[in-house]
Amino acid sequence: MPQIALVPRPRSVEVQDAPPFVLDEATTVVVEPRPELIQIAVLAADLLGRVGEQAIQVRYRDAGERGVLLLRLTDELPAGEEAYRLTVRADRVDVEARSSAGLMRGVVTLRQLLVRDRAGRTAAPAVRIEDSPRYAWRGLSVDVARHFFTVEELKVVIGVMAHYKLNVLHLHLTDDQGWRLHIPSRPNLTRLSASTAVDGDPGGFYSPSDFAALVQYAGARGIRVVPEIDVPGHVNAATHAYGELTPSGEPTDAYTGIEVGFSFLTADLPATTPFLQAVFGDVAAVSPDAYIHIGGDEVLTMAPEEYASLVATASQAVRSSGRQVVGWQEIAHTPLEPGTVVQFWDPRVDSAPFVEAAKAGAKFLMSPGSKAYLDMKYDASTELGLEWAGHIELRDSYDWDPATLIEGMPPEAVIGVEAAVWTETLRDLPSLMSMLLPRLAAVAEVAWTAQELRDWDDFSDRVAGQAAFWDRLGLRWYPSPQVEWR
Ligand code: TNX
Repeated sequence: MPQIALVPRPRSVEVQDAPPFVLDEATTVVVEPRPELIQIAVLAADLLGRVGEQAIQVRYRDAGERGVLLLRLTDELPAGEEAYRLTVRADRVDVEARSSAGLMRGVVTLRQLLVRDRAGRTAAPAVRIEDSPRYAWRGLSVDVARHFFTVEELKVVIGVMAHYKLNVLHLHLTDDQGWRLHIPSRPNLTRLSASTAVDGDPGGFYSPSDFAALVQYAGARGIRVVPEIDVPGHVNAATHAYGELTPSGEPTDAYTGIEVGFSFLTADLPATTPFLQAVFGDVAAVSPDAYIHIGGDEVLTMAPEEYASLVATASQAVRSSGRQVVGWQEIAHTPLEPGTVVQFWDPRVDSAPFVEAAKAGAKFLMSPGSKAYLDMKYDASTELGLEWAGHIELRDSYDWDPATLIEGMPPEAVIGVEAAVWTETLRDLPSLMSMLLPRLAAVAEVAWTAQELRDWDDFSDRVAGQAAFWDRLGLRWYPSPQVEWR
């Protein structure tokens, strides 16, 4: 019987003692003719056709022949927008879910099951899978500010995220070194601060239509895009573009180093509140997601009262656009509206204020630096990356439980898990990928798979099978010595 090596591991897999499904010229994807289903069917035909190196047609009617891949919406599955059931038989495959995002999760599972054998046949074993995620928020945060990544490059990242059932792409769009989203009401941000990046490398920015294209590409794969505008620190790109944001009225110099914590907004300047309102209003106009990230990290120069007042102004601007606030863990030291998402990243601090914030209605997104910061070096010999949170080998990124990370945190306050990749040392896509793979697959399983189904030895065996996929896509990856790659 063929080995089943799925990442992330599904909730239930029943292998049948029956012949496999073989992808051949007869294979067609069948859906009802509804726009969101046609979109997912075309995507499924493309993704699966690439495994078999053949074109697959999409049809609207199940003629009952062999070779049918049926994608069907149903309310019969257990609760959860992303739950799916996948039934593979010799003559047909059924993917059932409550939403198109759920169908997408089933399609990528099928894609992982399809393997080319030595005879050149592409086949999936007969199997019945029922699956649903542990956490609703399974993200990757990408820093496009320190180094810029184009829409085309981010599409590659999105493809890998979808393959591991991640559903949130968080974009760190602004920092001291560059501003990456055009803001129509403050055009100097991109006119004066988009061309810079760390070390004098080339910058860039997304126009509103670039951003819309990204949102559409991600959305088709069941992935939301959460934009981050980092305030009130990490703002040198803003103070360089608009001198009215500094106490002297003079613009700051452009910055291409990698220090943090030196830049700041000033609460009692007349330009500051209108700036925050205009920027977050314009972000809301291009970003359809329910959440906007206000940053809030590493402000080392400001009195707590001024910090709290600037966080409140940014939060109000986000909420008056009808969106919910996400912020780095430091915002938990300010009064928060219930439902605010606090992104935990630095375990070196006292956890009591986080537990208090959770009890007052905040949700927690877990991105512990020592597990989920995929810009950390794997070991001392890793060429790229940073080391402030330690080295993170593959097993370190796998062996942790988001529910018990913060002592005393009520488990229901944890909304999910997010990996983060900061790009001070990562100037191109191969460098970025070499840090993400294989660790992104590990964090994706932390976020998707129930804790009692997770086991390092079992994971390391399954993840070994993923290398063929990365190689086929031409992605650079790190051959961790903790895995017997095959
Ligand atoms: C901390 S994490 C930062 C970033 C750096 C990163 C490098 C966080 C909220 N702030 O500004 O890029 O470390 O690992």
